[in-house]
Amino acid sequence: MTLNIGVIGTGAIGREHIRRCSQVLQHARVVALNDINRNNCEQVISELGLQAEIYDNAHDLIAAPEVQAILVTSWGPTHEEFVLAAIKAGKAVFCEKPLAVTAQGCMNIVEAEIAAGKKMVQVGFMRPYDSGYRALKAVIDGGTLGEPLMLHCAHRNPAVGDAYTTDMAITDTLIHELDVLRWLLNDDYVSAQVIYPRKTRHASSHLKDPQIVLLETAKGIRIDVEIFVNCAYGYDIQCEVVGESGIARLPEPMSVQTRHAAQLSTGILTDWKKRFIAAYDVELQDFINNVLSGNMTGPSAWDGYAAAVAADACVAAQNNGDIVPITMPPRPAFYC
Ligand code: INS
Repeated sequence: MTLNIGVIGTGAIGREHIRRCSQVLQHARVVALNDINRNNCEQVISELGLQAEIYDNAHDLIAAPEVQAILVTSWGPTHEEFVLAAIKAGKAVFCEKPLAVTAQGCMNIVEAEIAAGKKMVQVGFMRPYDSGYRALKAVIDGGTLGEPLMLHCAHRNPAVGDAYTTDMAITDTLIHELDVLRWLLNDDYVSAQVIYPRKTRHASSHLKDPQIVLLETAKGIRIDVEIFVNCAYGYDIQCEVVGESGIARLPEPMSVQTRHAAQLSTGILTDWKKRFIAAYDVELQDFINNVLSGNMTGPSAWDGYAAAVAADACVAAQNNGDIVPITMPPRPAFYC
């Protein structure tokens, strides 16, 4: 069985997913493309040798009879509209983060999916598919460390462009921790606070970098996340879980150790796409398999909503310096 996929948005991550679906993954074929710039579609088709139709209008692509499932990898503010249209057309949809740019937008999607009566949405949160995070979760769930009490995390990018703004430290960067830590701890957040340490001279004048986000969960776990997007030395994701009787750390990505010229060294990655390349493969294969088997199990619209609610509180905390409460309505039975 092969799933015919239509892709909306052929920018960086869109191209990566098209390459994956056409060259790496099984049971999928990209049959339709849409982008605000038609040339981008033509380029992708010729680069990857695809047999795909170009649609100038995303809604025509969603409605096209040959398209069975949709990948939304366009600009964030367009996601809600296209995901809602896919649900209306009864087609499964994989949407890159963010599911919508506001919590209300995510809630609109949750409500539409519940009204449609079947799960159709998977959000592109790939970290729960990373083998390192899975191994860490297995250790926590195994119980040998006792209950988790504290998490010390870091999310460091080597550098960001001038267009990266202070709130993007939350909506673009921390959003991954907001998703994966809920999953890791099987918990929800109840409050957030943001602290600004001394600023690095590598950050542009308008950007506050680094930042420390302090989160508290319903079970009382305290989490600190350092976000440092001009750390200069590499792409580095850290997560240390302090439990009642021991500590567990996210494994480092595999890297050959060398001894040379009186130095013992291992490399550090610099590109986030490479750091999670395997996780991206597994998440999309999971989407394809789940659509074909009719049982969606990946990060849901509810997970997209939960991350958006927490992100809104973190952005408020950035602006007012307060400890901001995070209030989630009870999880609907549909998502249990
Ligand atoms: C990227 C991406 C990366 C994250 C970056 C963000 O869009 O989501 O995983 O580390 O900070 O800008």
